[in-house]
Amino acid sequence: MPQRCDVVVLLSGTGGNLQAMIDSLHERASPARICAVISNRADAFGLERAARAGIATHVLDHTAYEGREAFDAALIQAIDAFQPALVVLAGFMRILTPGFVRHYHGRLLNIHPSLLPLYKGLHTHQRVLDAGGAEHGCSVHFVTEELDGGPLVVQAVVSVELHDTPATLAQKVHAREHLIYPLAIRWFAEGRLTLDEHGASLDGEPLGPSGHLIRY
Ligand code: NHR
Ligand code: GAR
Repeated sequence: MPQRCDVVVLLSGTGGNLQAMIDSLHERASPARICAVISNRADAFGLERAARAGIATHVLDHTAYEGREAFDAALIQAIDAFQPALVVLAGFMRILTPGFVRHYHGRLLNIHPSLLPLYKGLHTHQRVLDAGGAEHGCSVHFVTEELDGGPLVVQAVVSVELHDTPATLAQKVHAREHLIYPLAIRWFAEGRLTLDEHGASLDGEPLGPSGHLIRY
């Protein structure tokens, strides 16, 4: 087994993705281990999930800082205290400064609820329905300075049905998120997923513009 890969998870809310990581990665065979969960909101349910699993938690309230630079500097300090090999955003709702993103270049992942590059930003399920899109999904990508624009690692596609609402779409997309995020983290922890100037690669092969595509 490769060397252990310590992971810090950043979140702001429910932590469904965190739970999927705990369930999928915290077994003896996995090289990835979540060493800490950091939230910008003290009331995030994800903190409770972490505590239940015996994972260290930390709250950094962004409203207590004067501006994004100061918050991100404190966030870097809190994260680096755990010396993680990988940092993952799991429903983390604060835009990160270029300095933060550069500090974790090549070891910072996000999951976004759309088939990027479609529907960057917020309220993606509503926007797909408004546009009459036939397909929707989620994407894991390396985080760069370009919001929701970093190199893609893996995407899962779901079809949009006539009766779908933002809530039913969210439910379908979440179920896929809980499969592809642990998968991507496992690839990284095994040393198979890398980022270089040409983009993301898996086992040394470029993943291409849409990453690894999965249709469930
Ligand atoms: N930071 C950078 N530099 N690059 C990315 O790709 C990032 C990022 C920070 C977060 C997650 C992202 C998503 O998957 C993410 C990707 C929050 C906002 C946002 O507008 C946008 C995108 C994402 C996360 N946040 C508001 C802000 O002012 C606050 C919204 C709120 O608190 O509800 O930071 O969608
Ligand atoms: C997920 O759908 C994730 O893709 C999305 O928030 C949800 C978090 O759910 N992320 C963003 O929208 C980032 N802006 P969770 O807390 O249950 O993992």
